[in-house]
Amino acid sequence: MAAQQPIPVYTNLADLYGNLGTTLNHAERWNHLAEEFQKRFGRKPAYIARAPGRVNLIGEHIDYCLFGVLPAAVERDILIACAPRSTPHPPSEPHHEAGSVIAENLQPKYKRQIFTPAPKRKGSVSEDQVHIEDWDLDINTKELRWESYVKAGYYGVLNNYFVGQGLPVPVDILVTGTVPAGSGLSSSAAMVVASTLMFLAVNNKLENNFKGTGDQITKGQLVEMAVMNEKRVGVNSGGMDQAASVISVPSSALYISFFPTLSAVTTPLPPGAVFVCANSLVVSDKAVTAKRNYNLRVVETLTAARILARHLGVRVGKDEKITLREVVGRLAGEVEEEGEMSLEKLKEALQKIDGELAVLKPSASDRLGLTMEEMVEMSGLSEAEFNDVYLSWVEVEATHFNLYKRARHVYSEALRVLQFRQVCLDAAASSSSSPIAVIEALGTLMNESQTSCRDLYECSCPELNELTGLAIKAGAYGSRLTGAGWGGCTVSIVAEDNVDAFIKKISETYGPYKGLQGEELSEVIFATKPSTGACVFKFED
Ligand code: NG1
Repeated sequence: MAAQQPIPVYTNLADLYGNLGTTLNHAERWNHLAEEFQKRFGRKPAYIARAPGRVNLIGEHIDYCLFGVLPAAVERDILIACAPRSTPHPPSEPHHEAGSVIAENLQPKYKRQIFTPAPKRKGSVSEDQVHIEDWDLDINTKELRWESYVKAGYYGVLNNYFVGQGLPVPVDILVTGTVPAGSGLSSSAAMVVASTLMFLAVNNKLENNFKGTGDQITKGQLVEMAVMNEKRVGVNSGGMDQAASVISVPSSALYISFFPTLSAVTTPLPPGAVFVCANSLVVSDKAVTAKRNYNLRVVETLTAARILARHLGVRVGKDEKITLREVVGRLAGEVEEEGEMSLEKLKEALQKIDGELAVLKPSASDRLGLTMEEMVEMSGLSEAEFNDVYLSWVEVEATHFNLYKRARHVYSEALRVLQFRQVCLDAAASSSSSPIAVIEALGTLMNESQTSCRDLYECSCPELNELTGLAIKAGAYGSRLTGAGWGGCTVSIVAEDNVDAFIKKISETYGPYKGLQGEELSEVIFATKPSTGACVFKFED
């Protein structure tokens, strides 16, 4: 199983990229990073950690409801070069303290940062004093700061490997990245995964002793750590991006399911289909808008799940945050200990549940949604219990809650993911299926997904609506927003022989692209090739 594999460590770029043509394209960037590191810090890097961004082909906003999704890693990635800094004894300056970090970024707008983790139980931090319970890194969640994602990755490493034993080394790091920030291609997860990997590698923790078990950390464990790490930045994300960034393999999409545990299997993509990403150039700052957008949706779907469970007579504990996935599972008699029910059974359950969702509608049809009071009452909990379970851990800002629309999106989108995957598997198994019919079928599902994101989940925006519309006019078979939405990128399915003409048409018709050419244009609209997952490059002495 892909999630059980160890993290690959390479000493040769050709092994990483698989063939020389691709290696040459990337080698320049890697060499430049290593040389720049040497210039700035006076020595060679010891490691470079790499984590790719991802494009989600279908399955939006359903990972935190524990439904399966279908992303693929893209070639664009984050690279972090690092080397331990030797500590004078006793440490004479703050940046020589245990675990202190000097972080630089090749992008000049991201300024040099110096930070040192503080043990929560203050006191002496010497190696033989093993009373450190927990570490603090003081992440600022109120504003977007590049180093927050570096700190987030560091958190998991400190709190899993340095509790009560040993001290992290001081380290210099240099970051570079080609995943555009706030574009829905998951630059944040790529940063957090690369940072987690880098701190593991530089502290010699990659190959041994995950959580004191003595075992080497697996890809699945790295995903879990990166998901927890990313929550430190203030977004209650599902696990899709981190899993795609860590586990992806070239040329396939990844069907990632989260229930009852994380699992990932590859899904072949049909030949002749190309996925083109186009950036709307509306920056979606997920962390800063979380209380009105992302985190609000998390709370809406969780509350919808409880109300639905209650209505359907599905068992749910008082303090439990049951998800929409668990509601259908329990309704269909799924036994968690036996693993996930068959996808056929899940499809049937999803088709059936649609008829039950009316219970989530507000009583007057002209109303925007449920008020907080109505929602609390329908949940069957007291106000204090409701606050404790659903609001004590997250900040949300809304006067009305659209549980009906959110649940309809989630269940229909979960079904579309299974249908999309089935079309891909059937096409791979049959030599007679017409390539265009396959692309059309996938495109239709992508279009339905966009309509649902726009009208039911309300996570699109005018520019994304315009761009998906232009994509269809330019010959795409399907087009949808990808990632959290409210800005960021679209993904369109285009026949291979039409890609260049498609990109040209979009560049002429989407207003914000007018006048862009060459590299500037390929920064904002580009065909993606499913790429390989995160890894570490080790420099040999
Ligand atoms: P983006 O905004 O593309 O990184 C976010 C979440 C995903 C998923 C999608 C919506 C993070 C790190 N990622 O993706 O888990 O919920 O939105 O499908 O928050």
